[in-house]
Amino acid sequence: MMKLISATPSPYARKVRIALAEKDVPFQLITEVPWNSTTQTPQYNPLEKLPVLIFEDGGSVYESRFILEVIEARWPQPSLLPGGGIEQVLAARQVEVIADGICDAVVLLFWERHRPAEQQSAEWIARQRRKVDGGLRALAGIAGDREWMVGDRFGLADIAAGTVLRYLDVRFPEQPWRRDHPNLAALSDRLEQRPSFAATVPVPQVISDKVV
Ligand SMILES: N[C@@H](CCC(=O)N[C@@H](CS)C(=O)NCC(=O)O)C(=O)O
Repeated sequence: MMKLISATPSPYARKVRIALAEKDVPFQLITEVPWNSTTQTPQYNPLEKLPVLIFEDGGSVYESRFILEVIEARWPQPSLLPGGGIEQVLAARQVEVIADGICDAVVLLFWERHRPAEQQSAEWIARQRRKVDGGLRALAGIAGDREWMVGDRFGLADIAAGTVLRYLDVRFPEQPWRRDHPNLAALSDRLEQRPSFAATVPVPQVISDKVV
């Protein structure tokens, strides 16, 4: 059976888990801590990052955005791309770019805050926070008051936006995105009710024997 290397808080892995669930594709979930010495991730990805999707023939793909493209190509139904033509497809991909960028900034913030207080850079932290704030403003502008991020049905843009929003609650709970963007709060609440989201709620992990 196909396998997915995932981590419980990872918004990148959650995107893939949700896509596979929405398409009803069976897979075995392998939960790892990519920072622990026991991780198998580097055996499959030279960049040492999860998620990694491992096919039955042993081949594998990594980088969540690319994995989602592979999933869409292999299992086109139900489509996670909007039905309104190339403009909408590009709009959905733009949402994914913004959402991934917010996640990347949150990850950098998380690790910066793990450094001893005297080594932390206030400028670096401010820079990452600006990216998070700016990315959320961009997502809120795109979402407007519509039911779905792009087009008239659930899809890739909702997966990307929904996973980053819930990830903020885990890794950056003081970010007041719910207060600042009620439309995103409403979208997130709606999305989290879907079975694919409810089955993949992010939870923090204990990093036991960190290797950097
Ligand atoms: N751009 C990558 C980011 C993946 C990523 O950063 N994964 C984290 C876990 S949430 C990881 O494996 N980090 C280990 C590392 O950066 O060495 C993707 O979308 O797949």
